Amino acid sequence: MEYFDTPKITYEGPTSKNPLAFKHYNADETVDGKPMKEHLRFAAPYWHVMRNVLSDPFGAGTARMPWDDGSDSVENALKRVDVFFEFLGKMGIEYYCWHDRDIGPELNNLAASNEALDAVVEKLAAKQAETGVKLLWGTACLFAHPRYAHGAATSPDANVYAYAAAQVKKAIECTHKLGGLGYTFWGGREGYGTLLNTNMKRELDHLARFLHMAVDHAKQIGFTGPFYIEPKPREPSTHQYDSDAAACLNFLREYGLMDHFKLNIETNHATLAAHTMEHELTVAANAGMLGSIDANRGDTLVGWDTDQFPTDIYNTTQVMLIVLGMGGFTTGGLNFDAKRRRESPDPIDLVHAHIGGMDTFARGLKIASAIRKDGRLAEFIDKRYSSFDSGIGAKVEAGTATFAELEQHTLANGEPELASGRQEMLENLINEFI
Ligand code: XLS
Ligand code: NI
Ligand code: NI
Repeated sequence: MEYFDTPKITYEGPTSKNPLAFKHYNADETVDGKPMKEHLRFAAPYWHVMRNVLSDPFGAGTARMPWDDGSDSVENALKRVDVFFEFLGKMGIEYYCWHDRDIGPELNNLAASNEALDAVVEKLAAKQAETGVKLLWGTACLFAHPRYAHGAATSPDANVYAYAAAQVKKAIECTHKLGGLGYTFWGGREGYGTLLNTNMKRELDHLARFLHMAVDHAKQIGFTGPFYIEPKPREPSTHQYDSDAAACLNFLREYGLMDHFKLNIETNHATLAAHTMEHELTVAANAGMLGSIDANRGDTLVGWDTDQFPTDIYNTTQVMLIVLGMGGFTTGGLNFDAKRRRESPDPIDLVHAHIGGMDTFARGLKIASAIRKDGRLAEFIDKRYSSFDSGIGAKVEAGTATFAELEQHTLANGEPELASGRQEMLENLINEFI
């Protein structure tokens, strides 16, 4: 039985009018000496593809999932695995991501939930072996169950903290069993609703201890990671401790966790933090900490995490400029942490959505590669800082200049000339390629 009413999606080129074909994503075509699929490393999230019923705060789900009987049975969970792999196969997507509770049901107690999880993991392992699909990362859902209302690793209740630890222990073990390339922490409830009832210092200390215990456990079982932290400023909580890339880096440095973690940057979370995606990626990449990307987008007219599919070529170009600039992904990839709209309930809408995301990134990749080959952009930036290449500027960079010398320099040289940043010219230059 097949549920996605299409043959395997293939590349038909930019002139094709077939909505069920790639116009730009050609998996094996090389860009800068590497196949597109290896540059882009697309992943599909189990939660949005298989479990998102497309409800919103004002109404019930609309998604048509004829394969799903809506129950918490292991049988139903196993059935979803077949459907998910049909989807991955038809899309030519070679990586995926999950939360423990997406793949296995949360049952009455931890032992029962773990047992169900084991059964699904066994099937996922078989499907991965059969298809060559790989797990990009696993994670634990520490935000949906009511027990986590006050947080998980930052809960004021040590019993809740322990439950969360047990869940993460198991999720890391399952990730390892499936040969997962990474493991993500997204702190949905790790923050606060109000500071009136919150001891921020204790909560952050507890969170750091939690992550250190995760590192220790990974070592014990031979999982070599990396761990990712995924920043997001708010929603569901008022303030989340991992609010943006800079806050995460500060936290990881303060608590001695830099060696074991990287960041997983999500477009819609960047914009919720009032940053651009390029800003967040640049902050992470500059610290050598850009691990992976949750590739989606927000809506400028709607103020929440709408998790839409990327369709903006300008944005994917900027993302790929940074990814190419750091030499590409190692363990990470582009996970479409995106869902189709509530008004798009059909299984085939999932196919259209992913075709769009993949084509948009394929164009971003090609355009970014062309901009880099052209070289004018990089050359402009180099020139803009060239006064630091010699003379007093070079002394500053070498750390040998003093305030007294800089004063001398200024007294001798007088007023510096105001140079143009040529923003408009550079914007035109980018549009030449788009
Ligand atoms: C939610 C997050 C979540 C993480 C994984 O906003 O993006 O989906 O990626 O827990
Ligand atoms: Ni995400
Ligand atoms: Ni999100």
